[in-house]
Amino acid sequence: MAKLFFALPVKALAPALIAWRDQRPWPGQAVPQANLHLTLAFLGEASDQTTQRLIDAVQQQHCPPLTIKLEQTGWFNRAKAAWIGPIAWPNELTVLALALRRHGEKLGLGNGELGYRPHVTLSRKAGEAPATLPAPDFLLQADEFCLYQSISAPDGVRYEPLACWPLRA
Ligand code: 3AM
Repeated sequence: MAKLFFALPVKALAPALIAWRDQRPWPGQAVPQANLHLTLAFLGEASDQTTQRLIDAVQQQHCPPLTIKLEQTGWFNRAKAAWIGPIAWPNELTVLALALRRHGEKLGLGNGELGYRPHVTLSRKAGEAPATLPAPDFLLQADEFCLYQSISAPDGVRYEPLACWPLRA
């Protein structure tokens, strides 16, 4: 079994995001640089067989490269996650996220969540929202998306990509 989710890697931008977060008061427990990502769809626990079927199904998924401007802070009260995200984003991002969620649902995966709000979680266990901050204007240039496995270890969680697909025009 593996705990799965689809996300856009934010590797090139991660050091700047971390530096920016760490330069200001920010609530909660900092997410380490290596764990930063922009979630597309949470799938949850899947068997090896279901994971393989998911990977096979996603081969046909098409999406162009995406440019996403991260310029707004936010907070999910229930999840206690403090994040940075876009104010507006390309429609193709929502289409991709919902299509990936649908691929999971067809295999009995997902948590029945509705809606999609792109964000990069910068801290967890945040008891309050981060201050509303001037637009830092980080440009996420996404040219691939990945299926990640979430692995819990005594020293924290880490995310391992199981497969990645290019975003192509
Ligand atoms: O980094 P974010 O917050 O976007 O919050 C978890 C994280 O996304 C989310 O999946 C990503 C990798 O762990 N996640 C974990 N459990 C979840 C659940 N039960 C969940 N999202 C929705 N429902």
